[in-house]
Amino acid sequence: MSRRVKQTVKDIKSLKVQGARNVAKAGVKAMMYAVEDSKAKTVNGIKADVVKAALEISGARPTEPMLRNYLDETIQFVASEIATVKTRSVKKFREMALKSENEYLQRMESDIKKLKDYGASMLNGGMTIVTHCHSSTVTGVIKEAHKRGKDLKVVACETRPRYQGRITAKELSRAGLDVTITVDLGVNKYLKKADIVLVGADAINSTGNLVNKVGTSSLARLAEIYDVEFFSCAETYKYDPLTMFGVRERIEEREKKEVWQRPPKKVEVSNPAFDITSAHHINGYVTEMGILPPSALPGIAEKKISKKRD
Ligand code: RUB
Repeated sequence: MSRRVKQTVKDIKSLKVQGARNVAKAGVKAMMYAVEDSKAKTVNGIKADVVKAALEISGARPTEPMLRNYLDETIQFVASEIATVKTRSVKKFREMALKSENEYLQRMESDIKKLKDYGASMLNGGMTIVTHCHSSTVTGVIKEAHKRGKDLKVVACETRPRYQGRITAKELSRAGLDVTITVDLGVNKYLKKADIVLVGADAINSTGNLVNKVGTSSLARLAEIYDVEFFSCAETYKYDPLTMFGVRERIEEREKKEVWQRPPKKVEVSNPAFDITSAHHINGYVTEMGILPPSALPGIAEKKISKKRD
């Protein structure tokens, strides 16, 4: 495997690249590296290198359907090339493969632009927003609303054990927003006065349930107690089509030492990266196709993803 592909896998595993969108984007770029760096002398040889790299990358973090959906499209592209043998020229194949990966990146950009527009429109000046972890989609929505002159306050949970809440706090305060960071359960105090909770999404399953950073489900339950609306900002590509066939989204269990370097021998350490928030606690998903109720998202996403696969 090429050095650049190996580096991408390493960066995704270590969280140097974090958040579902950034991971998916890095995955698509790594597909370009696989095409460019392949030493194969035949088209089939390059295709084999691309598929191998796609499998390696999709295994880097198991709870990332957006990444898998884009890698699946790459594999479909390669497979259709194998079936139809559209070209035997290595140079031509490289051009075609890079063009299709570029189109995925462009699609991601146009989807996020639409999503930010829907998200920013639903926020009003004077609102206090609570968020958790670091979601580039959520920070994108908030910054877009801020750019439109809306005066917003943000409360970010620090997000143990890797403190991604600090990335959120840094990014938003640099953009000129009023930001408070709190230890995760300290958010209770702020939720009472908050107007809305916005979180990201790693995966959405066939019943509209949300898989996101561990702690999200407690936040959703608290929001319900205080009657605060709870939305997830997520492109429809976060939907996992396999869940329609009864496959359960796998929750990544990360290394124990992230929680405690040297725990006492008899203490069991648990470090799930994500948890599941029931659709019942979610007012809606802010997507590139508008603001969708959890019950509508799976059908709409399924259609979009399967159309691209054909
Ligand atoms: C990040 C996380 C984010 C989602 C959405 O977890 O849970 O809320 O990935 O992010 P981790 P985005 O830090 O473990 O990757 O909106 O950027 O796709």
